[in-house]
Amino acid sequence: MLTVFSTDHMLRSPRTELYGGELVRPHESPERAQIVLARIHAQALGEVIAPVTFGMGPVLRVHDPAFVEFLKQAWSDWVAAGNRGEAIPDCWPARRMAQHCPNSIVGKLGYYAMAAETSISQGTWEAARAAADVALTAASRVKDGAHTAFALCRPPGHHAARDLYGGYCFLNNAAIAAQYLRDGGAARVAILDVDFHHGNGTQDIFYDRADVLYVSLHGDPADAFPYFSGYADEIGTGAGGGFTLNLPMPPGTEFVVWQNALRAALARIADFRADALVVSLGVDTFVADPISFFRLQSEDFSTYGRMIRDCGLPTLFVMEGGYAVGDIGVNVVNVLSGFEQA
Ligand code: SP5
Ligand code: ZN
Repeated sequence: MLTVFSTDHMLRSPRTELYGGELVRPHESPERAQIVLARIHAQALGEVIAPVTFGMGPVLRVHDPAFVEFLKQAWSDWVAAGNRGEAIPDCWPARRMAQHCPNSIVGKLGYYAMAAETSISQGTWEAARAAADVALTAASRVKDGAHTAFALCRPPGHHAARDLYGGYCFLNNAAIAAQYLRDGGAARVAILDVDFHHGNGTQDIFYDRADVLYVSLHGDPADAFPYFSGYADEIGTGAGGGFTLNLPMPPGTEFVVWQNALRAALARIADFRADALVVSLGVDTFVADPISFFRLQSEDFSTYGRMIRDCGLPTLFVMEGGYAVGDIGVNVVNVLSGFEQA
């Protein structure tokens, strides 16, 4: 399997994550991508190439222009305002408040953030832009006839909505790739999100559309981040009614249960008759993940890679979460190898 990877991911290296009332070393770290890359080489998964630059055209098919401008400028505006730490919001447009974008950088952070754990730091924009190029380059191979490709994106993307960042995400790499495949001629694209967390951003971007199916397996938002998205009664709206499928599961969920949810997800995708499949591949479902509560073992990732392969669809894998860094390489490559094995 071809992998697309950019060393520019290392430009995303914040010092802080707001966690348990403290500023801790971020779970979403540069070593994550390096460990996955090392495992790809160790297992001889296939060629690794650098991305092509696509520019903002395909990004703006999915994201709001003012939001993109905000991401570009946020760090320099924050520093220019005299702040000494990393950029974190401290005030939000909550219920019954005005939904206006303020001039102040602190106000803008609250306006565009869906969570506060994600500090904006120097280089964040450059890394996010490179991650979108990684996803687009891998998508272009699938568009041109490759059966599969792996976008080793960092930072991840599935919590980023049209005009929201957070959950370690800035640009929605999987959504940008899915829209690119649509624009390249695929009439129907399915997104299967196997990250532990609900992909609120991806769901939101395609919520009113019947041409992109979003199916997610995740920790029940009653108990897990992002708390305010991913309930089973969220099924899409308007023309998109029935084209979102959420399969939340409780704390302690084991692979036997998760696998049945995956069977239901794959049945819905088959019924949709997709032309291409985008997999938001987070491996934070692993039993030892430090911020999640599912109980998958490393061999289970191989098993579900084979199950996804059995759909028979051209498939783009896009890296999302996974924070048990010692095991992230094995778990990711197990999915990809499981997909490739006959
Ligand atoms: C891409 C991705 O996986 N983003 C995840 C963002 C999660 N951010 C909030 C984490 C808060 C976790 N709190 C868990 C408490 C465990 N004791
Ligand atoms: Zn996650």
